Amino acid sequence: MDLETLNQQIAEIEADVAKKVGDMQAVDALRSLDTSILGKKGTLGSLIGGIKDYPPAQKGQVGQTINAAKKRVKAIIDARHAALKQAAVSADSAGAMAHDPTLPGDRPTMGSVHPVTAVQWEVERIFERLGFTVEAGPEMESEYHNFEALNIPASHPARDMQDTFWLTNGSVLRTHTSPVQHRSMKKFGAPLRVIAPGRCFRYETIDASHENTFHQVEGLLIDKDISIANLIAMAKTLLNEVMNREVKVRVRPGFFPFVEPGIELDMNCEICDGAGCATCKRSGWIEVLPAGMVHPKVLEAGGIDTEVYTGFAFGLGLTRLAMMKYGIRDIRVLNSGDLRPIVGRERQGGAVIVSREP
Ligand code: FA5
Repeated sequence: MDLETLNQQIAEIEADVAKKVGDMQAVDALRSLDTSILGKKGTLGSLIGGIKDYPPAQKGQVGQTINAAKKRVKAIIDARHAALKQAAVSADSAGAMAHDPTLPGDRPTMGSVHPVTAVQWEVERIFERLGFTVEAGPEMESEYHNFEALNIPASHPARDMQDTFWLTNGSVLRTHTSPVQHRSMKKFGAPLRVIAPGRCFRYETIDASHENTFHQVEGLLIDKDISIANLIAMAKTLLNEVMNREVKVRVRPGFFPFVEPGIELDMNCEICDGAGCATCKRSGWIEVLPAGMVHPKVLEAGGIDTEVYTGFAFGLGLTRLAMMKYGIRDIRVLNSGDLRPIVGRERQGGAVIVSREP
């Protein structure tokens, strides 16, 4: 091709590029255009291969003409590329501005403490006011602390009262918080005022009011001239304060080898207000606070002088108390890890029944 035809062809290519580039909105399309014009096999790029066919005197000029054309086309494509990028940045910030920064933001979903923890803290505060200290004991407990130190020797039928998870190392998952009684007597001696909240484990059938993992709060008061009247008065104060009103209770005899005499203190079922429901097994009452005067054998095992001191102990069913306080009909929800937001609260009898998002 002579020089004139070459120049004409280059002019047509440049005009075509300028037109196509003006219409292009996407960076990807620009890249393909770049290849199809400037690449080795592209309309301009391939002209380089034709230089060899020109007479030696013209080769230099042909090469310069083609390279100059390539630079101009490259400049057109690059300019469009830069313009598209700038447009994208502007669109982004226009989008950000569509958000009115003066509007209040979205509220983050707040967590809250577990109902059992909330009641535990409340119980701790009440007892701290009464001069009690808060102790903890191990959840994996020795057979001695869980049973023997509490006057329940190996052959004692009372061992069957609490179905036990035995561990292969001979220890147990504590069936109650009562082992902390012995540990506290050994640690502090008498006089003594201590509570011990904690998790307990029982190998038992689960239903609306029985879990295999639940919480109790042990209470132990040892001093001179302590009587069962002190115990009942303190238990009533505790329940009234947690429930924020006068709670109906009943006291009946109870048997536990580590107390003598023993009592069962039940509270009115707040779910059905005493009418009878699945939670209270149609009885209208919930067992929450078994207790009694500490058995002399338990005091002796703890190194307490039984000539000088007497004491009372109780094992508050903390999980059940939390159910009564928050109107939770079924104990199983407490260990279910259900974090769905509460969407409604409704008062039924004395209880507040919560409903959750489906
Ligand atoms: C005891 O565990 C005794 N250690 C309590 C005690 C302490 C008596 C000191 C005297 C002196 P009991 O097995 O009844 O007793 O359990 C105490 C409370 O824990 C019950 O009233 C109940 O509220 C709660 N509880 C017992 N088993 C379960 C369970 N499976 N699920 C939920 N709560 C339970």
